[in-house]
Amino acid sequence: MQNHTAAGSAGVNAAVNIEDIMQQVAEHKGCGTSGGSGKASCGSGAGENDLPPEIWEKVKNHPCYSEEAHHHYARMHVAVAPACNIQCNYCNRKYDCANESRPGVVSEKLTPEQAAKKVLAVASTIPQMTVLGIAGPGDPLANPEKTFKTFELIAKTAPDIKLCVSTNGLALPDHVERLSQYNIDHVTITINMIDPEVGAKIYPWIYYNKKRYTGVEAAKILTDRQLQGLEMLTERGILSKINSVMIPGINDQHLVEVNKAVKSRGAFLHNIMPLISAPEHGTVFGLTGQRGPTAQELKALQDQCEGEMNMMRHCRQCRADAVGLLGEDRSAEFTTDKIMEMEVNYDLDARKAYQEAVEKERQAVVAAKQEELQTLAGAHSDIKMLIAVATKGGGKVNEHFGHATEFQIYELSTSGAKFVGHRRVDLYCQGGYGEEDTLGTVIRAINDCHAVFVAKIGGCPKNDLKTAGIDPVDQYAGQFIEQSAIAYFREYLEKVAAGEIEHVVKGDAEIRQGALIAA
Ligand code: CLF
Ligand code: SF4
Repeated sequence: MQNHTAAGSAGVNAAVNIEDIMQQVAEHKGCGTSGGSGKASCGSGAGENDLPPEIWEKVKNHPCYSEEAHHHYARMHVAVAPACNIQCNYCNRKYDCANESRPGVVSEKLTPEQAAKKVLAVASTIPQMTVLGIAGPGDPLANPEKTFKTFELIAKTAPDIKLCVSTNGLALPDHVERLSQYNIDHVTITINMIDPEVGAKIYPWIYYNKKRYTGVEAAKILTDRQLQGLEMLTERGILSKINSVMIPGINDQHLVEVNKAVKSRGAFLHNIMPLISAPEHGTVFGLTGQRGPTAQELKALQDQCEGEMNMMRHCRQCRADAVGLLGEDRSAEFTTDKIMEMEVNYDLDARKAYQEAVEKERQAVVAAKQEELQTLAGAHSDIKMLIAVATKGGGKVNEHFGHATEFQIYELSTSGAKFVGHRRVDLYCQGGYGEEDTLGTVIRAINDCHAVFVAKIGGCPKNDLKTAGIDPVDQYAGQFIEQSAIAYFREYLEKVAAGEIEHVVKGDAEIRQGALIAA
């Protein structure tokens, strides 16, 4: 019963030589559209021309493995895995796994059968939902029977959905074979250290082979198992993504070593995420006042590692029961009560047709960007700047300033517009009126940006943004983000060259911990 064929992944696990694939990836240097040359510009922003066809096939509609895809395709998680086999100092067990989900909301735990029903209900309602991930609320591989039973049910009933799993890696070597048999193409391992001395500051204990280990001994076992698991995945041609939580003063600079270690073992993508830490979470780090990184600190580390391998910058640290596009949360529409009453109409052809339309739109986004990029050809300037964009998805500037709960951040340079992150914010518009206190927090969250692109904005926030040195731009309402951003940047350079404006370097910004909890 284990020879399932999930469409899009059928057969791809067989006899893949990862060294060949890595070599092919390294030889692809066609990432000129997203800035600079060669590998450093690829990242999860790599497009169809940047990757070998078999890799592109695996990542093209996975919203986490492809930055481009995340504007168009959705994922969902089912919370079938409550137990965990380690303790992280950034986790409080009553919350979802902080490796793959933000703390603060307790999930409804599901049985595999309930999970399968939920997947069908979501797939029928959201045709662009292409990936099912199991990411907690504990560790999926510490709950192997529930995890694999769920995968088995989904592979049978919804064969076009990609299966994805996220783990702390302790139990991974015991399950790689089974993951391979189930055609699971995407595995995330959270690796925060390769030095057990560092690990002892992050993990107070692990539970392994029916025994509890603590301190450096525990961290040594964990790192050995994580790296062994990664090598085993690579040998089988399963794409692996490494999530690392950046903890200033504990593992921040050490993550450069982690990056090299995972790259040399064949990891496809590295996702360095900021620590989410506040006293109200009740975590060890929250209670000891361990801070998370600032926006500039996070970006600097991601930039430093990007020269080495593909970096993911669009992770939303989502919940273990998240549903929808990354950055939106539709889980409340699919509670157990609601899905049990829903009439499920899983129509594979309708899903295919919808996704073909999405692909056309996506190609239009890429073509528009390429065309606009031509206008920067030959431009020479060292100026780099960030802009914030209010978007509901589809790669367009299509959200009102007051309705945005996050802004996407793009870095503009003569190489083009490159997605470099996102910032969660509290909602400014509170049912018809703007909240002044909130505006201050929004400005602090995008304070490193020169401009904010919106579909619409009121006079009051406009003035406050201008005072803060952030240009409110609504002239690109409804248009493609990257095309608009490149056009804006070209005009900006022209104004600087004409002496109409002076380019100033902006300051740092806050990563909004409160917004992550409240949203
Ligand atoms: Fe889920 Fe993770 Fe699969 Fe994505 S999430 S199991 S790889 S389908 Fe994605 Fe969410 Fe970030 Fe995870 S945005 S927390 S990286
Ligand atoms: Fe919490 Fe996840 Fe760490 Fe387990 S692996 S302790 S669930 S953050």
